[in-house]
Amino acid sequence: MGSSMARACANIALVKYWGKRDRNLNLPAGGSVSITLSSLQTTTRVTFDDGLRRDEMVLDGEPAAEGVRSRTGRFLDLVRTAAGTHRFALVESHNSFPTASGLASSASGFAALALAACRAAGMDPGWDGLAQLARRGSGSAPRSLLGGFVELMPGESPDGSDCLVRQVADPDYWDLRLLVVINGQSEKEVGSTEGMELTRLTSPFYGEWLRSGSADVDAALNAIVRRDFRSLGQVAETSCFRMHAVALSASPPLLYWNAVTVDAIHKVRALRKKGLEGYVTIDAGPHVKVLCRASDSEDLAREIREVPGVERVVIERPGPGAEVIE
Ligand code: 2P0
Repeated sequence: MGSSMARACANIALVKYWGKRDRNLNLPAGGSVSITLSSLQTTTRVTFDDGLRRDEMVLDGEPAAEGVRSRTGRFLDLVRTAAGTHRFALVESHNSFPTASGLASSASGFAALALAACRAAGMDPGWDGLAQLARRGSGSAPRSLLGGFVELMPGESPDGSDCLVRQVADPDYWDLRLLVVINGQSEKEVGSTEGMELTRLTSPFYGEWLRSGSADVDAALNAIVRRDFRSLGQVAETSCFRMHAVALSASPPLLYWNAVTVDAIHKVRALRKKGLEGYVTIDAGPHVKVLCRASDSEDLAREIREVPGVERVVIERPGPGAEVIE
């Protein structure tokens, strides 16, 4: 038993996951396709310690909120069961971006935590085993284990053993960029897990959302194989707007956007008409992400920074998979 530190980058889904087929095992109802980012990352150290009476967590230098600490503790229970230990752990985690604001902090967080905790407990479950574990923490976390372009396959088996991730293409395969348009650091009102369940239980369109998703996965994979930027951008926008449409059709409705989100969408569409080609995607928060070619990224970022309310635009490239750093 010891200590280990791991790092994982956030990922942004181009084809979205929104809905679970099994809540206890946290199995997604549909597939998703993502890009792992390069600099929005979580670094986490896990230290198992005989002297602790419960799991402790420090997030960005402060004691974590009780909800975050206990969610982390429940995740560590899975690791303890697999490793056959009862020791509690100190978890020290740092995000290079605002936590819980729709910037996929839970994905990089649980990918780094799964890797560091397994290593600290002396286990090596392999990448498939790590994906199974990371998913129990957060449905999008398995995607952050791998670099570049990644597919998460939902599988069909009730035990989730066929819910796996695979790398579609490595980070150097295609010179694309994702602009992350940050427009506020407030925490979202309804978390993804709760939002997905509300959507599943109350939206009359939930079945249609799931039915259309597998064609979007195929179209995105096809576009990546052909390096067809326009097709990938179009399917990413389709998937994003359908996800938000089904969320908005829940009762009560889930609206993750603010006014700046909408202004940024309009800006990207106007720029596209002028030949500066970007495509938006938005997660369970107000930030817009823009998929573009590397050659257009600086010009697009400069234009989008002019939208009132936009605080920062970070230019991200396809990044590496998770790794142990100590
Ligand atoms: C995605 N999101 O595919 C979608 C799009 C947000 C919007 O996966 O409930 O925090 O822990 O599995 O992983 C965010 O969901 O949710 C997410 P849980 P998670 O990226």
